[in-house]
Amino acid sequence: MQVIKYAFQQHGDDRGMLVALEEYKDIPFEIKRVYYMYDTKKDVHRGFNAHKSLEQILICIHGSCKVLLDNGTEKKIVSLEKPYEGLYIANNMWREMYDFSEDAVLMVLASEYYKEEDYIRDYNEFLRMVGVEK
Ligand code: T46
Repeated sequence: MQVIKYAFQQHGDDRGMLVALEEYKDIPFEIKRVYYMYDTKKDVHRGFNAHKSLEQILICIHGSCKVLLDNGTEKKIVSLEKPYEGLYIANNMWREMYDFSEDAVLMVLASEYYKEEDYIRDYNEFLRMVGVEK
C-alpha cells in the first residue's frame, strides 16, 4: 500500500512559520469542506469508517496523533506530528485515528460536503466493497 504524505512548503522568517494550501496546487482536489477535532480524550480512537468517494487530507496542525490506514488487505500506521505534513486518504480506505496528544488539533480538508450516505461504517461491508470476502 502506498502512503501519500505531503510536506507542504513552509514560509518562514524571523517572525515564525506559515503554510498556505491552495486547491489543485498543494491539495489534489477542490476543497469543499474543512473540519477539525481537538480536546480528544485520552485513549480515544476515532474514525472507524471508509468513504465511497470522499478524498481527504489530514493535517495535525498542533500536537500529534496516529492514523491507521487499511485497504482491506494491508494496514499501515502513519504518525502525524508536524503542522506542515498532510496525509492523503483516498476513497475506499478504512481509517482509525488514535494516540492523540492532549494538545492535538487534527484538521481535515475534504473533497465533498458532509454526506452520511458516503460513509461505510461497517468493517465487513468495507471488506465486501473492496472485494475482500467476509
Ligand atoms: C473521517 C475522519 C478522518 C458533521 O456534522 N459534519 C462533518 O463534516 C463531520 C466530519 C462530522 N459531523 C458530525 C457527525 C457526528 O455527529 O460530527 C460528529 C462527529 O463525526 P464522526 O463521528 O464521523 O467523526 P470521526 O472523527 O469519527 O470521523 C471524522 C469524519 O467523520 C470521517 O469522514 O474520515 O474524521
